[in-house]
Order: sequence, then structure tokens, then C-alpha cells
Amino acid sequence: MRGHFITFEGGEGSGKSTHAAALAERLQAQGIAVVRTREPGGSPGAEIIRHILLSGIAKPLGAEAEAFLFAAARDDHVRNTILPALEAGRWVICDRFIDSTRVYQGALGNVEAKLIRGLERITVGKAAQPELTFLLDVPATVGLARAQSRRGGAAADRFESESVEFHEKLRAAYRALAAAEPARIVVVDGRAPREVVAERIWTIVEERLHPASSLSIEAVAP
Ligand code: T5A
Repeated sequence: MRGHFITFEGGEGSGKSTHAAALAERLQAQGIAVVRTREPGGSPGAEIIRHILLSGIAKPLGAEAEAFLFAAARDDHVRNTILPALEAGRWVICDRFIDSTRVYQGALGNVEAKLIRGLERITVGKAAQPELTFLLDVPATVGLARAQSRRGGAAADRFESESVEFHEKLRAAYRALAAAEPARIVVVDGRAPREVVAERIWTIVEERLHPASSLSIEAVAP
């Protein structure tokens, strides 16, 4: 049986990694084989492109060029990590995916929607569409403060260093996406205490994907 594909989306510091890890752990504790992965990255080729993108050296090339780089990374990631895992019956939990490109490069970077959708068709097609996406929604100031405290003295990356206004627009663009695709994207208030957020996510996963009915023997760590 094919595995399920779940993605986590939201602004910087909204809790995506925290809750992707918590969900993976809970599924694994039930005996479900899980691959936890992330974008940009998640495969050897895509991790190289991640360094280029997050260092900011591609920023002067413009948002369109960055969209091509995210697409190149995604193509490698889908072919080498996501599809093989799903086909092997594993559940895939991915920290950021297509909605990040739609929002960061599309809505905020003004890259034409037609181009974004075209890249999505080539890299993701029908085979690697997420079935369920959690949008962790927090005000930009909350997310940025969390991200800053987590990285300590290290410098902000390419997108973290954008203005608060940029991050507020990002939040609005994400909420608009969720409103347009309510069957796939579930908005979760990321300001709530960790355990509350984790429980809400688990309830939705149970309701929609019925983990108890897809147990497998092997559990794969990220
Ligand atoms: N990007 C990515 C694009 O522009 N286009 C694309 O197509 C793609 C795929 C990736 C960057 O690339 C851009 C977007 C991004 O800017 P990244 O390094 O992967 O960058 O960074 P992010 O995805 O933004 O991840 P972060 O690590 O910044 O944030 P998370 O994962 O949302 O947050 P997390 O879980 O690490 O939590 C941050 C801190 O908050 C605490 C955690 O313990 C942690 O310390 N926390 C909470 N505190 C209180 N209450 C809660 N409920 C909490 N939940 C977590």
C-alpha cells in the first residue's frame, strides 16, 4: 500500500520542524514507517542547492532565478526521496514544500503564477501531491523572535533577514492559500502551547488518514 504524504508550512519560527518531528515520533511509536524530510533539501543534490539558496548568493539573480533553483532542488528531492518512500509504503512528512514556493517566490517575489504552476507540474506532477498540509499560523513577530532565539548568535539566513512587513505579507499569503484549498490545508494556531498544537495535529491526522489502519513493520528514522 502506498504511504501518505503530509507537509508542514508557515513562516519562520512557526514550529514546523518541532511539529513535523513530534508527528513522526507519534506515528513511529504506532509502528508506522516514516521518512521525515525538508525543503529546500532532503536529498544529496537538493542539500547542495539549499546552501546556495539560504546563503543569499542567488538573491541578486532575482526571485525568478531563485524559483528555478528551488524547483531544481525539489525535482531531485521528489525523485530520490519522496516518491521511493511513498512507493515503499512509508509515510512522508516534509518540512515545507510547494506552498513555500507559491508564497515566497510567487506572492512575495512576484514570480508569475503561471511559471510557478508550470514548475510545480514538472517537479511534483500528480504523483507527489501532498494529501494533507498543516499551516502553522503565528504573527510574524512571534515567529521571528522564536527563530532568532533558536539560532542564538548565528546570522539570519536569506529569508529570515527580510523585514517584519515582508513576513506579515507572507502570513497573509499563506492564509489566502489555505482559504483557497481548505480540503488539503488545515490552519493550526501555532501560538498555542506545544502540546496543544501537537494534539490538534494528531486529531486531524487520525480523522483524515487513519494511521491505525496502515501499520507496517519497519520504522525509518529521518
Ligand atoms: N523557501 C523554502 C522558499 O523561499 N521557497 C521554497 O520553495 C522553500 C521550500 C528555508 C527557507 O527557504 C525558504 C523559506 C525559508 O526562509 P529553513 O532554514 O528551513 O529555511 O527555515 P524554516 O523553514 O523557516 O524553519 P525554522 O527553523 O525557522 O522554523 P520552524 O521549523 O517553523 O520552527 P521550529 O520548529 O524550529 O521552532 C522555532 C523555535 O520555536 C520553538 C522551538 O522550540 C524552536 O526553538 N517553538 C515553540 N515555542 C513556543 N510555543 C510553541 N508552540 C512552539 N513551537 C516551536
